[in-house]
Amino acid sequence: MDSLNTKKFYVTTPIYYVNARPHLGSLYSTLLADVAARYNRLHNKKVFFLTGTDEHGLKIAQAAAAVEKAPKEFVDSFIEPFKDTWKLYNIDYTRFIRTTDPDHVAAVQAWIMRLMQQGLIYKSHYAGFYCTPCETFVTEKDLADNNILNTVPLCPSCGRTTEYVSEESYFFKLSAYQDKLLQFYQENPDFITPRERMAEVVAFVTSGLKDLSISRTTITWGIPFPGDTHHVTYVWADALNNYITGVGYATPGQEKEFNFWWPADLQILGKDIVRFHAIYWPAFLMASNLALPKKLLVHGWIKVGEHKMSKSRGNTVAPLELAVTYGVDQIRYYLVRHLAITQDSPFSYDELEQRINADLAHDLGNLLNRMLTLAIKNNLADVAIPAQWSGASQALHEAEKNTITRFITEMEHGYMNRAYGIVWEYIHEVNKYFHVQQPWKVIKDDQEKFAEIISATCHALYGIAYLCWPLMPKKMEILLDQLGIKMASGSDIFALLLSTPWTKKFNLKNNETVLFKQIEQKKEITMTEEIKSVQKLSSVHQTIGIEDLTKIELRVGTIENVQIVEKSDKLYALKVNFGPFGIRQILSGVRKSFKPDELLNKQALFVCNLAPRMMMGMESQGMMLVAKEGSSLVLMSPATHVTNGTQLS
Ligand code: ME8
Repeated sequence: MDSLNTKKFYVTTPIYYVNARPHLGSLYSTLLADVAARYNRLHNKKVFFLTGTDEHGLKIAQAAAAVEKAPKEFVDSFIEPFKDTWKLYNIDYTRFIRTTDPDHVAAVQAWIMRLMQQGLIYKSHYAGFYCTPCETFVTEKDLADNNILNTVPLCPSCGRTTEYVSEESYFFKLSAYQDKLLQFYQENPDFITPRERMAEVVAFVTSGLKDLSISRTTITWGIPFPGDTHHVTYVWADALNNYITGVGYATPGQEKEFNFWWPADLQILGKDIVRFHAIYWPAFLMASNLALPKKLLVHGWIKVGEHKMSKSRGNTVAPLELAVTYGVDQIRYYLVRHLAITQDSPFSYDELEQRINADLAHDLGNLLNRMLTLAIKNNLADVAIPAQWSGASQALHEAEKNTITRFITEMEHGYMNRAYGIVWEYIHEVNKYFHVQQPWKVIKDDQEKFAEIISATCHALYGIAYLCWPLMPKKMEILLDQLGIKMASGSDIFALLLSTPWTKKFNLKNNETVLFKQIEQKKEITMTEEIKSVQKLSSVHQTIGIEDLTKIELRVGTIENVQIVEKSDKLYALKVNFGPFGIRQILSGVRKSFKPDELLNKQALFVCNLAPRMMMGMESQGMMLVAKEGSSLVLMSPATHVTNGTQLS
């Protein structure tokens, strides 16, 4: 984060599209921001933590239309699920910005006007391809890279079909910033963590930047373009600006506030949106004469099997159920400590359970419990400062300081997973100390020495509690409470830990709380009460209720590719286009009834929220519906052509 010398810390997350509830991927970015914010609060900095939702654009408009809702009503319905999830996970944000917030809308319009006055935005005509799921214009370079100059290209980012667009548009003079951007990257090699991501960005900019279309005429769900009612603002020109409008940019009376917080110290995002944040966003800021963010932290994807966890693939894991089953801080720990920032990581229940048992219940929880039980059993609830520290205890203190220094270095660079790896090395050392010192034997003939070992262990746990507080705030508050300590505030805790001797008194509590419980038996994801009650109903009656029916997501899609699955004599692998919900691979055992060209380019009905299944080594992301008449199958197609992705109701 490279911000040790400033007294404020401004951190942002991407603002999430509100076409579904938050999933583990959105939670991951938000958690990283929360850990960074809390870590900086411990440095006694003023912190602004901005998160929120991205509510405009074609993708949202289409998703709203598919469920026959007005866009605003549709986006409103997702705000509480987002806020509730963040609350459940103790995400301590300062502002939850919505791109439909009036101050944001006004500030984006003011921004456009300013750039127009400077001649940096002009009107012209756009003709090319557009990817709605990514809300991105496909560049000529993308087409050339993919060798797809003659057909309708797939999006270079998500691989889905793009659409040809030809419309009047306002353009931002992105091309004018090519050299300035390259110079900036050169002068600021640590602008992006991890550094390797910088190479992709530099290569893209070096290959040439074209001016960027920043308005659309074919949709209405967006911020009205100032002075031209036929246009709405392109969703990324709207969304990226949230990072400045969220702290008062172009809002009368907020100048001081804005000048205090901007530039952002850390902007967190997934690798899917690096081009927008590392190229367009800095260029927008340069055009506005504003400083650039100090660092972008670009993390990899959480995967399920081979695929990115995503709303459109329907392979998401719900944060709510995970928290109920495993505990909030356990999930916070697993995501931040065990997923590497630098790469894609699979999500695995087995690994999650192993980490909870080994790292949390065994390494940390047991250490605390053993020390507490032993001390209290031997009437040592009030732990005084020892007259002298043994060599082993001094070494433990030195190791703590070394840990804190290395921890800070990793945190400042944004490598939070590594920082907590270092903390766990120290926890292992404390365990070793406790084991080697054998306080349970020492108590038999040396009370003073016993008290010294307990005090050293308490001091070590005290330091660990602060190091881990950004990651597991609630559990660490319990740990401190069991040591009889109140959370300190008003000073830089890490500086204090590094500069002061071990002179704390502890007042141990004999409460029965087990900090982290072992998972004895493999857990089953807890079902919500809603699901349970529905199940009860359906086991009593043979009929199903409307609530069961609405759980099945049936949609229309066009079969765009039919491929024979070699290892099977029944299966086809279909590529099905669901419009705004993307292209999915669906395996279907209909080979005996249909030749490929009887399916190709046909519309059919599909179950879209079936959990992904592996068949013959391939993933099926849904199910095609057919009618069975005797031994033959009949394709279920709509009577007339309907928009791909349309839901059956
Ligand atoms: O792109 N693994 O919104 P979005 C890790 N509105 N992180 C993931 C993830 C996964 N499987 N899936 C999503 C948008 N994310 C735009 C952003 S910002 C001005 C506008 C995280 O809802 C990751 O941070 O598609 C990714 O960049 C972000 O969610 C995309 O969220």
